[in-house]
Amino acid sequence: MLKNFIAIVSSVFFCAAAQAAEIRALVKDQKGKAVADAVILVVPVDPRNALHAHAPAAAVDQVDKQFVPYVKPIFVGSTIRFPNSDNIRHQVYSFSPAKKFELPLYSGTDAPPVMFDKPGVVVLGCNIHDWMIGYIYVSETPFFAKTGPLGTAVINDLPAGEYTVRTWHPNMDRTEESTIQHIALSADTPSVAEWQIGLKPTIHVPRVSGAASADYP
Ligand SMILES: [Cu+2]
Repeated sequence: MLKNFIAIVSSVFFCAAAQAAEIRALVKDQKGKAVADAVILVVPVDPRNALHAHAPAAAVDQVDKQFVPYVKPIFVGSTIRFPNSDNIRHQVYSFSPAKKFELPLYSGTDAPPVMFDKPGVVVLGCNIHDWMIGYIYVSETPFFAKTGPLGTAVINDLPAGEYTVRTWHPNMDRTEESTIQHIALSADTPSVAEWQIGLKPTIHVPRVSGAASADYP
């Protein structure tokens, strides 16, 4: 009996260990500098490897008249809340084909959550503060991550198998499709995916607070 139990436990452990694989991603710009806020998408060639995925709720805040986070990747079907942590009102909208919506002018946590049911990039704006811009990347795959300040991201708990991986950044100077790489993922060795992408220059609008907000109470 005990022997059976041990056999079952060890086989469960073995399966779990055999399943867990990971991809370590690194994104740099044309000068070799780390690129933060790049979304990494990992798409299993065998769609069965994406079963059991669920679409969790998430939030995009508004702080100091900026969307926080600036880039938010989510799994298609996820719901996002848009709390407003500023003491002024915002009016969040998107005209993007992947999701057109407009929240009424609101403060606090009054805005109803929004469901994102179509993959693609959703550009967020605010009708009151023209410079406010943010991005929701609605991913068709449940396996994704976003690079941090070091340009790195880890996607783990992946079933071993074949994948295509790609990256997206709001200022990328090329198409997302052109970044596609193929990876055969084994359980034993983490795979590494690296990109060097050019970033288009952007006009950086500094965070404003205090007096600047007086025009739009
Ligand atoms: Cu606003």
